[in-house]
Amino acid sequence: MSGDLLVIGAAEVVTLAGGLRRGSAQGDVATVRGEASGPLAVAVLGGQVAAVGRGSDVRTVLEGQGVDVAGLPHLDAAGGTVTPGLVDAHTHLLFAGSRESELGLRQKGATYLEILAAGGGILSTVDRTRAATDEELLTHGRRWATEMLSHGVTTAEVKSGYGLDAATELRLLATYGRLAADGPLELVPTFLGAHAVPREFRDRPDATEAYVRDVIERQLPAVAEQGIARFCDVFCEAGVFDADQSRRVLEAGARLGLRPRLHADEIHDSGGAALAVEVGAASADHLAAISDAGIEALGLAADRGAAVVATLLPATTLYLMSGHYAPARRLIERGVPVALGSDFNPGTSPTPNLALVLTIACLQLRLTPSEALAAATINAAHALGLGESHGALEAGRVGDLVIWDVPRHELIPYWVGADLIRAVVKGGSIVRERASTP
Ligand code: IZC
Ligand code: ZN
Repeated sequence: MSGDLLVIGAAEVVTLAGGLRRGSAQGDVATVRGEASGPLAVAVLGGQVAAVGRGSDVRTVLEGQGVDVAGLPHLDAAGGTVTPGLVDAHTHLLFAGSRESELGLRQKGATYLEILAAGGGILSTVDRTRAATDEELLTHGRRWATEMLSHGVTTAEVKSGYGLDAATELRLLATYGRLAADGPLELVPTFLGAHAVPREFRDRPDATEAYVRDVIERQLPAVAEQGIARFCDVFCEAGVFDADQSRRVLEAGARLGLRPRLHADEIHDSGGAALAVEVGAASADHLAAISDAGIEALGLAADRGAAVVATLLPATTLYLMSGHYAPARRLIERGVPVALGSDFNPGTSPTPNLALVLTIACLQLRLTPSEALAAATINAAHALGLGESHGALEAGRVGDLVIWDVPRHELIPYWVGADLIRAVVKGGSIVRERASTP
């Protein structure tokens, strides 16, 4: 049956069983190592994880359920490491064009926000995206979704935000729907109408206010009516949308059934982290400029069981050359659950490679390999509202996994930028497999 698979021959299985990770448990990856017990196995039946552990134990469990083990499709991990499929908690997957010229401008000293204020940045991508056809957007989406999958990502959050008018925002979200229907990458769509103030509003004295009203009164109701987004997001940043404007958009979205998430304290502290707690956001993202009070607000929320996941995006900090990384260690010490995302977008993080982000997280955020892996699996799943069904290899969860050609998970971020992936499995189906062993 499709969705059935028996992975055998693993040296290590990183299960991430046991729910959201925070504090001293951020790096508790609940790993099973095969040294003493022999090769390990993972069984997926009907698209869901059925059993994990020593090969002989997994067979016994399956036989006890009346499963014809010999008849299952087998996949040999050949002494590699099995992890849950990676979950990318923050991407802007759909856009048109590219912005390589901004790298040169920033190398000469221009800042990201200066380029945006001068009508470039996000606005140049909006021009290109509005002019693109649905088929062009779909072709772009397929290319980069396939590339994300090849780096081990089986589920990704995907934002609109390069339309900035009702028609184009709806077109982007509808295109995500078509991409998701194609599979195999699973997509969680977010409406980001409040990404920037578009050109046609900029000449007005009340530009930002007028555009916020457009988002709340025209765009959000249309998005909600079509049921094509799960989350509502805002770029809360100095000179873009302030905390009060962000609150109004997020509350309006929540009233329409879209859960809040937030670009918070990326470049300046704008009170974004506290706002994320106030509105019950699933995730507060970036946080490179978070204040002490912001860390405390996230810590208190986690302590009272209403955690807002801190989704850190260190590839963006690297690409912006700011050198100012999010205080990941302080967040972990304060008990805030940390997730990772690629922030794939044409301006500040043109990388679809979440496995590389694990390495950057170790080098620049000082996460351990285990903490980084938890951040890109179970905690990222929580940041997307999928914390009970995705992000771990536990019986009953989705059968999404990656087989890496290394015998221990610590080697995944160690080999910088290497192609370590033997196979990617989505819902028990092999969706990428290396033709030959290295
Ligand atoms: O296109 O610049 N930060 N949004 C907020 C972005 C970066 C994407 C972009
Ligand atoms: Zn973003």
